[in-house]
Amino acid sequence: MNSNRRSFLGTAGIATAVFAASSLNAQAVPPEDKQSAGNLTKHELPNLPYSYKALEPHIDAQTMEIHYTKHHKAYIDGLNKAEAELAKARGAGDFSMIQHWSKQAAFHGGGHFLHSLFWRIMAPAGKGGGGEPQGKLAAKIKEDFGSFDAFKKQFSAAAGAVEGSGWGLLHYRASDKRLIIGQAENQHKLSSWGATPILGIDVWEHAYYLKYQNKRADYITAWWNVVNWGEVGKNLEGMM
Ligand code: MN3
Repeated sequence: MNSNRRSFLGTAGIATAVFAASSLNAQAVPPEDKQSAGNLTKHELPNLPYSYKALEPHIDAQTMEIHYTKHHKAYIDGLNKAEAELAKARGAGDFSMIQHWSKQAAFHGGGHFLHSLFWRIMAPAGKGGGGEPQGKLAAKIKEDFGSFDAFKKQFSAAAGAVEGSGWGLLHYRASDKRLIIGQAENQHKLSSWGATPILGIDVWEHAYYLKYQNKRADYITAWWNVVNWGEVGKNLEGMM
């Protein structure tokens, strides 16, 4: 990386204050090498809106720190790498590795998107986290699931039953303007086209194993205490 480019990256603005489900911490940058075709996006770790210990006792500080600085960071590095390799392939007209890098881009891109959402839709218990949704979100949940209780039970069951590593997700589906609950395996499989996540719980073991070991259901029960319904409501209202 030459010094001009380093200085460009260092001074470029980062992160919007308000998270929209469709926006990530990213900026377009010119490719570093002449072989690449088209601009690249430099994906970056978003700011964590609270300290590592802020979600205790429900999510412990060590898990938060490792999850954010190691796991999420690795997805960002993986996505940047995959997109750079795809640009190089275009430049060289060599698509012999297209399947590999396309899969890498989907896996790491899914990881970056969902973790960026995950941090944002949590807050310390009693200080923005926990309780029940209010306003339009509360009304929409009642309309689409019958009651908050019925929604919560379906969501917990879906998250608990994810096979292997993955996510429980609440999506807004624009085509019929309703909320649906889904699962994701890994970071991206089982996605439903046209549905955008507004709430999600990471049920990979790395999200809970240090504190809860194999007891995923206990982690899910505790997690409701740190859901930031105000932020979930903003994600919904941004799309309605
Ligand atoms: Mn994770």
